Amino acid sequence: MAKEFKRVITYGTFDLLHYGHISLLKRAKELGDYLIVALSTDEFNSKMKNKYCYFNYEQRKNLLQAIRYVDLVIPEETWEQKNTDVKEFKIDTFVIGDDWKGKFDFLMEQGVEVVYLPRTPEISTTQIKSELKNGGCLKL
Ligand code: C2G
Repeated sequence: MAKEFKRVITYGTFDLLHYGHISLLKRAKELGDYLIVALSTDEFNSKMKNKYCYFNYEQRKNLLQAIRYVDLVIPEETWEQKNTDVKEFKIDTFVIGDDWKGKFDFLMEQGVEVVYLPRTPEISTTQIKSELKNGGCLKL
C-alpha cells in the first residue's frame, strides 16, 4: 500500500529567525512530507498581533525559503484564513507551538490533526532584542 503523502501547515511571524523556530519547523516537517509555512505579513503583524518586525515580510520569507524543512511559504493575512487554507492546500496536520495550546482545536472539525509542540525554552525574539539593546551577546 502506497504511503499517504501528508501535508503539514504552520503559522507564525518568524522574525529574527532563531534555533527555536528551526526546531519547530524541523519537528513539523517530521510529521509529514510537505510543510507549508503561513508567514504573518507586516500588516497582519502590526494590525492584529501588535508585532513590529526587524525584518520585513520579503526578508522573512527569503529566510524561511532557505530552510530545508520548508516547502512553501504563503502569506498569513487574517486569523480566519486557517479554515480555508486547510481546505485549499489539502492539509492533514496543523502544527504550532504549545503557547497556542487549545486555540486552534476547531480545525479538528475539518478532519485536520492539530498538534501543539513544546516551545524551545530560553529563546525568543523579544529576548534577543532586549539582550542586544543592553549591548551584550545573548547570555543564556
Ligand atoms: N517557537 C518555539 N520556540 C520558541 C519561539 C517560537 O517553538 N522559543 C515557535 C512558536 O510556538 C510558533 C513558531 O515558533 O509555533 C513561530 O513563532 P512566532 O513567530 O512567535 O509565532 P506567533 O507570533 O506565535 O504566530 O496564527 C498563528 C500566529 O501567526 C502564530
